[in-house]
Amino acid sequence: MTFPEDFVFGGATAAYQIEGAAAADGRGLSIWDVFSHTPGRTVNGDSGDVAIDHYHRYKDDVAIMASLGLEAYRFSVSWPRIQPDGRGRGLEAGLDFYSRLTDELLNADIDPWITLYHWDLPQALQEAGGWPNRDTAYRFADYSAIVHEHLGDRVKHWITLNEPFCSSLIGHASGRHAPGLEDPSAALASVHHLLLGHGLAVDALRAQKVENVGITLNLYAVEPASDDPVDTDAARRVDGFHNRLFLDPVLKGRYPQDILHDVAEFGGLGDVQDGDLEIISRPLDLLGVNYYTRYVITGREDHPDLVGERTGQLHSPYPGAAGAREVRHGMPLTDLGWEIDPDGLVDVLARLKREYPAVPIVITENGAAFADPISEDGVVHDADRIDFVWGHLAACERAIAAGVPLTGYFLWSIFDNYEWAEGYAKRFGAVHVDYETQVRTPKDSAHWYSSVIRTRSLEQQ
Ligand code: PNW
Repeated sequence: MTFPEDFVFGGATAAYQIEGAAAADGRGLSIWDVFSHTPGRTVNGDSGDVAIDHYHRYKDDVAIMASLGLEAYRFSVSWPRIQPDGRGRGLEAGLDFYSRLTDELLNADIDPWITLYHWDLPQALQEAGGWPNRDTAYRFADYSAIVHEHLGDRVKHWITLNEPFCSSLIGHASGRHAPGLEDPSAALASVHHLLLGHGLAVDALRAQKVENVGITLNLYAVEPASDDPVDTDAARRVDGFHNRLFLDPVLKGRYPQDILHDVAEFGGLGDVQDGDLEIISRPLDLLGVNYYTRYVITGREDHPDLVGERTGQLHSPYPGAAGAREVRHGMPLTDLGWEIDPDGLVDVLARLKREYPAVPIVITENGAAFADPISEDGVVHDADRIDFVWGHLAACERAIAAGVPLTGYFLWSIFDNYEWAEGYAKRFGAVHVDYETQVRTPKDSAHWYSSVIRTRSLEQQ
């Protein structure tokens, strides 16, 4: 099978993970600057201060992407480069950087896709209450309007939020991401305000005649470890938190009743006002899906195959999901300990087609962390990454054949980068980056992906 002519093959990154230049040109602090500089929060105390210095090397990076034949590039805009304090006029230097990057991409025939929020909230807004404060949603819409005003003439694809699950629940309930809180009520209020911010931003962009706007959610295939009600109920909660709590309001205009019931003891989703869900469920042009793994869930504490505290994936800190645990289901693992399960992607896409109103779907992230040693002669033989991407692209083909309106795939990530709380130890890139010298070296997977794009097929010569 070959991929449809208009299927988009791209690559993705996020501002704080690649840009570095944290103090350049008037950039303000974000919650990730503060979090990563707080002792004990990230592996080795790593921060995005320098990262892969993309802010200064963006021309070289675009040239590498062009040489690989990438059709589209999804990057995020750093809010504190545009509004150092999270409010007021847009800063010229910050807007100019993204404008130059956009032009460079267009000259290289690469379609720019912008994510407006990939987790770097201006610290000043955090000090005013952050996402648990309703006002942050309005600040996000203002910021979104400023960015679109400057780039909307050239950038045609817009994603409001990346993975509101992570910003709300990992940031405010399990505390493994910035701002590092362990406060169930704050986490739940931030879910609602992030989604409200999404809807308000959609309105702001529509007012400027945006053509393609959507949201990116990290979705998982979730299933119970057995038919025992203890397991099925635990799986229902995990599915509720990871999938339905975001899909239902955005695509159906309501929160899932069972989850509202489960979180009532924490004050529900906080201050949900009349009309909010109408704003949150504005029609979209695309749904971005980030897919990494399948969760098999038990409610038993003594299940023999418990995963334990694997990286960032503990479910029990999420309000209403206490007692839900993950079990191994025998698949190979990435370096982050995430089980590799491409069939789970088919399941997620089939479920979207079955249960949610038809909206074009784009895989906005999929990829894997592996150790990726570079050899003396400067090559990286990352056969495991090729297998991973091959398996997931084959899953995309199966979903398309089954009638899922899937229109694109963005590899996470094009470049090795700062993996949040995991620091630089985990490598997701198709292009290796030496963090001492900043030398970029395309891995085997980059060359392989390039030929998939060229031939629009997984049949390799
Ligand atoms: C996504 N977790 O993040 C992000 O969108 C990327 O910025 C990130 O680099 C990529 O996936 C790989 O991790 C996640 O701990 C980070 O559950 C952590 C988790 C989930 C998603």
